[in-house]
Amino acid sequence: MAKPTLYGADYSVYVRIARMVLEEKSVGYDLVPLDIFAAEGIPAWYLEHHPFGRIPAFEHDGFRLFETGAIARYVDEAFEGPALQPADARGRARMGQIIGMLDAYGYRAMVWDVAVERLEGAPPDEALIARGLGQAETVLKVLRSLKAQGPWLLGEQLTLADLHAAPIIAYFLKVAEGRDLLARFVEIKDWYARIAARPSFALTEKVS
Ligand SMILES: N[C@@H](CCC(=O)N[C@@H](CS)C(=O)NCC(=O)O)C(=O)O
Repeated sequence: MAKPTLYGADYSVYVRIARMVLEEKSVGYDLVPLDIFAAEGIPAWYLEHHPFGRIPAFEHDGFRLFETGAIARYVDEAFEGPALQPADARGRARMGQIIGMLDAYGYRAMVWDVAVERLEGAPPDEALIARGLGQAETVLKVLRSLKAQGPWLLGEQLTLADLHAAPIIAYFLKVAEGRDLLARFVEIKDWYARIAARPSFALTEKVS
């Protein structure tokens, strides 16, 4: 099987999601560095891979994809290794719901409005951070209510939902407000400690 290529940067939450999936499947891949925030802008050739100029983009044997959810499902289905999606309709639906919620309501609030704003805002916009924390709290409440019994979000099986959530929450925990909020959600805090102990998490940590 040809080795896939992932385009992106190690600081990116979404690139990390795709990389964690590749690691969990033990799929070797080439990471082509692509800094979307580079002063010189996004190279024109990259827009052929991702017309919206986001990362990651993915290529396998001439097959190109963007959108992390699609990349993750393709990697799970096209390669050998442990299945990362439930076999039953309800489990798959729940997984899709969690991933969709994180994309629609979690990522911007937790990563940009709280963590990036607190770390890089000059000065930080406190109203934006407060709104982001409010939304983050709702995301964590929903995650707690949807989490099945067992070590992972869907129960006994590690799935794409865990691998989607971990990098977003990891970024949120860079700031004290994120850590304080997570501490109020014991089941999700325990789940996070479990996913953060996976080799796929350490292997995809940004090297600074
Ligand atoms: N819907 C996209 C989101 C990807 C995304 O937003 N990536 C961020 C990096 S974590 C990015 O490229 N941001 C650049 C920008 O917002 O201009 C996916 O699922 O892959």
